[in-house]
Order: sequence, then structure tokens, then C-alpha cells
Amino acid sequence: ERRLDLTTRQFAWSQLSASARTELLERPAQRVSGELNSTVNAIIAAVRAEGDAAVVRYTQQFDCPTLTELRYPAEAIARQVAKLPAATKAAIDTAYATIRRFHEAQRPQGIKIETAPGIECELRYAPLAAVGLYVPGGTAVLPSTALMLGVPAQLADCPRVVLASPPDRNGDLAPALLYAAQCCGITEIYRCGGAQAIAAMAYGTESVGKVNKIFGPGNSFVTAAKQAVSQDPRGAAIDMPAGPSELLVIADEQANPAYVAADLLSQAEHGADSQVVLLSPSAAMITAVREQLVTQLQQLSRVTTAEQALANSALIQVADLDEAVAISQDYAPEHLSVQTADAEQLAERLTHVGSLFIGPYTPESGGDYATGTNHVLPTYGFASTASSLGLLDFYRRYTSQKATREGLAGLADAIVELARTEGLDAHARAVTVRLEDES
Ligand code: HSO
Ligand code: ZN
Repeated sequence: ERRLDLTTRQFAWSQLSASARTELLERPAQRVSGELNSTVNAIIAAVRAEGDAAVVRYTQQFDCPTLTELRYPAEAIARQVAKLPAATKAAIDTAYATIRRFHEAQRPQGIKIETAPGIECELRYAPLAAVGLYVPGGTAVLPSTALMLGVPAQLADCPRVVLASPPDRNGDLAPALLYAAQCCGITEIYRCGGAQAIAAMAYGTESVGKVNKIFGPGNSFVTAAKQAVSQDPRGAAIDMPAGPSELLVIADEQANPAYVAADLLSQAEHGADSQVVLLSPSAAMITAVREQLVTQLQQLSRVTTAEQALANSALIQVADLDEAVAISQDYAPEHLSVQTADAEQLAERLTHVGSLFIGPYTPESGGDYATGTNHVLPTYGFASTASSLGLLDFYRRYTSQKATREGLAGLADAIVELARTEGLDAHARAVTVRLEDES
């Protein structure tokens, strides 16, 4: 069996051509082929045409051959939750508390001001009426993702919160996932996954009520389905396009190579298409991290997955930390770990990130579970424009205004003149008709 040779993943930035640099930091292509899109479109069409029957059929095909009822009954949920070991419960409680604390502090404040005499303008926030939370199944059970989506939905007071996740062969969802949902007050839980779950939540079926916005990560089918339903006005909005996990570490010569390697492996174990990158001005650090990667890799249960991800990794020697900042800003990683002497100062300049991990005692996995920040983050370089998931994503923002007669009179000249400039007489008339009236 051929073992991965990490020396082939070591590079000196100064020696790379412009095209080699671009290629090196290209994300491992997500499978968004025409074939994938036509499969997903066929699933969405079937769910829209046949409702539950189609969702059940796909769930039987992919997840549980005997499943007939999508909605998970309350008694079955209680039975599963009762199986959860106390230690796991306590861990979920701890994470729930920190995540809740951090998101509670994000509560939006409305604005009400007078923009001109007699003109009052307001900015208001309203929780989304119905949200669908998708928690992927696949190779790992992710109760942490249920918390990351469920806590803000609960804090925003969204009137309907629905969770969907693919069941196991017996039609069950994991106790830890169900307990996390219970902590967040979620009782409407559906046993389905993939594009069929997204379609069911976006359009509604006999048993799955339609939602307005769908949140959560997923594989390429889920991502393609989310994209498709978000483009249909009758479908549902989505949180963000989510791709495979990414971690970029900036480490100087004083970093601990064992910590750096452990962090890189923690993201590499997510999936073969995960991408991990190290930037360091120190050649000795790069060599030490490479050696640590090889040693630590052998101790992992998901060694094959991590090894596949490492085949897309890059250990890059940079001229100095300024160059590291420039590369990182350009790459815009989902997670950025800064393990340098002046980590806090350097972090000030690193704005194109989903989430920052500062200093030697802040492993990326801390943020995945329990520091309190959200782990649903922009990938694929979207971190230069898109935001990390937060409480605000569960609200919509709208405005309101109220004018008195005097207020309207004060703005009348401006409104009427602009309306005439645009050739829109009826707009002008809507003002003058009021002011002509005796009050
Ligand atoms: N690192 C993942 C989130 C996660 N990690 C869930 C462990 N469980 C987001 O990129
Ligand atoms: Zn993770």
C-alpha cells in the first residue's frame, strides 16, 4: 500500500509561479457536475409531484428500507434520549450554555429616529416564521451542528423550527442529536436526508410543513438542492453555500509543531475533500509539522480520510508574516488559526475568515463544539464577503416610517421635484393631493 509522501506537499511561495500559486490554493473541486444537478432536479420534481410518497421512497432507498413515517414520534424520541450516557448529556449541556451565551449577546436592536422634523423612521427585526434545520448524517453523527442551528433559532423565537436528518438502517436518529434538539426546544423532527429532505422542507409535503429558510451543511446533493430551491420564489431561502471544511494555520518559529499538526489533522479527518494549509516563515517549523503529521496521522481512527485530505494540503514557506497575511486574506479560509508570538496583533489584520482561533490554547475543535461561536461558516473563499452564521440570520430586517402633515410639508419640495425629474407624475400627485387639502 502506497503511503502519502508529505514532502511533495511542501512549497516555497517565492518559488511558485502565479498559476502554480492559484492552483495550489484551489479548493478540491466539489462534485457540482451536470449529472449531479440533473439527479437533484429529478428528486426535487418527484417530491413536489408526489409529496411524502417520494420522500419515503428515497429514504427507504438510501437510509432505512422499512421507514414509512417521516415524522419522528415523540415516544420514540424520548426512548432514544433515555439511552444517552450522562457524560454526553453533560457535554451537550456545557456546549449549549456557551453557544447560547454568545448568541444571546447578538440580539439585534431596532432603531427609531427622526430623519427630518415630523418624519420618523424605524428599523425593525422580525424572526423568520418557519425555519428548517438540516443536520447531515453520513460518516459522522453531528449533535454539535444541531446546537449551532437550534440555539439561534430558539433565541430568535422563530414560531416554527423543524429539524431533518437522515435516519440509520433502523429508522432512528442518534440519541445525542435528539438530546441537542430537545435542549433547543425542537419537537418537529423528520427522518429524511439529502436532496429529498431539502425539497420536502422547501415545498412542504403532507407530513412535512413548508419552511421559509433552510439552514445547515450537507454533502454535494444537499448543497445543490439548497441552491436550486433558493432560486425558486416558491421554494425557500438558504443560509449560505456550504462546502467542505477548511483550515489555514499561520505559525511562526515559536509555535508548537505538535499543536499545529493536531489542528491540521482535526479538519483533515472531516472528509477527503477537506483542505488544510500551513503558512510559516520558518523552514524548521514546516519540517517539524510535517513529521508530526506523519506520526499523529497513524493514531487516528479516520486515517484514510485524513490522508486523502492531506493529499490536498499545502505546507507553505513564506518570506514573512506579512506575506502570510496577504495569502490568507486572498484565500479567505473558513477557519484560521494564528499561532505566532504576536497572534492577537496579527489577527487584527486577518478579516477574511469565517472564524479566528488565536494563540496556542485555542484549537479549532474548540470552536467546533464549545467555545460558543458558531461552526456554520462560509467556505470556498466566500469568507471575503459572506458572514459566519449568527443570531441575525434567523431574523429579517425591515423598515417603517411615519410622517406628520408638517413633516410631509417639509419634504414636499424634494419629493415632488424628484418625482418630476423621473417623469413620475402620480408620485408627485400623491404628495400634493394631501397638502392641497385643508387640514
Ligand atoms: N469543523 C466543522 C464542524 C464540526 N466539527 C462539527 C466537528 N463537528 C465545520 O467546518
Ligand atoms: Zn470540525
